[in-house]
Amino acid sequence: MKKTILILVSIFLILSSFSIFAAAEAEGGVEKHAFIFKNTGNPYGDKQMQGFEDGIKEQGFEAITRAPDQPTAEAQIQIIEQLINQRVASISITGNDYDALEPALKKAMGEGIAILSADSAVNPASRITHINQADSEMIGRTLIQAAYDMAGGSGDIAILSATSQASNQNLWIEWMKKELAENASKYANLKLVRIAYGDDLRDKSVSETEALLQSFPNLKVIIAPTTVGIAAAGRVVTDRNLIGKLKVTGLGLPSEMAEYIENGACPYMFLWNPIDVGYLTAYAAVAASEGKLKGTAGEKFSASRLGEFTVVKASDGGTEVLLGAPFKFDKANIAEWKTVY
Ligand code: RAM
Repeated sequence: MKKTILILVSIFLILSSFSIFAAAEAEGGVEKHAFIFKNTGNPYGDKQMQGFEDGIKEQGFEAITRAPDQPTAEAQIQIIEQLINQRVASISITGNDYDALEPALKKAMGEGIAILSADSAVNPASRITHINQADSEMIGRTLIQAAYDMAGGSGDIAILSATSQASNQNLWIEWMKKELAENASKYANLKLVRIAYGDDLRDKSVSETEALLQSFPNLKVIIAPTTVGIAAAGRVVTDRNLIGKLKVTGLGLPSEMAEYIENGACPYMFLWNPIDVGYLTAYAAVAASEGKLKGTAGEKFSASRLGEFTVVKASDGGTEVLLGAPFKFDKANIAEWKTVY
């Protein structure tokens, strides 16, 4: 009896190891496309990666989505190395640094992996093209105009950004400064007193907001061009009963900001659909890995439900693909959007 059981168990083990092997082999056969975000714990990043996964699966491939604990280039380099070993077909990255990722990304390119950046660009030498959420100049200028409007034309304003190395935030800040400099008489009484960095970490963004309040008690507006920063600033303004005195604007997720738009801490803010940024990236990444997208200005490709896109010249000398215009969220429409993203 014991012997029969032993034989049956062995047969079962042999059969199951065969099926495990078969499954592993099938999995190995499906092309993998990877996305690396800045860091974990950011709902914006989760939505972007969700859109990427949807777009990759829809095309019949496997998606790998990764993000380090901390928003650093070093941590992303480790992930790039691992993905090279996994023999992925493409890597799309929301860069934690514009230049520092270049050696690792070039190594991946040398292994035949298609490299794109999305949301936060890496330099043109490290990418085929960049998937940009919206026109950077328009974002920067619009945010200063919003702060001017909320401050009533005069007073201290500050910026609460992500990391000091984030190329998307840095580009938007550059445009904010240009908007101020180019319209010096309009903004003569508006003073940009500080740029603080909350590193897209919730607690650091809260403490940086508190530090701003301490240094500038008459601060009228905080512009946070980061979903993590704007939500942290909204929290601080609400908890300290500063609604109406200190206003918050910038780029925020409707799901995280609804509370602060409804209570008046944030009169209005802007964003695009992060799910669509990821989805568009998925279509560009697959086309690039198949050699159908070379990243040359004027090329066209289809992103399924989002329609057709054209590669255009980017301001940094490389190329990019623009998702579209950002959307304004305020008291009138936030209820409708807070469940969408
Ligand atoms: C944060 C990230 C992301 C940026 C948005 C607006 O979630 O910094 O890169 O695009 O904000």
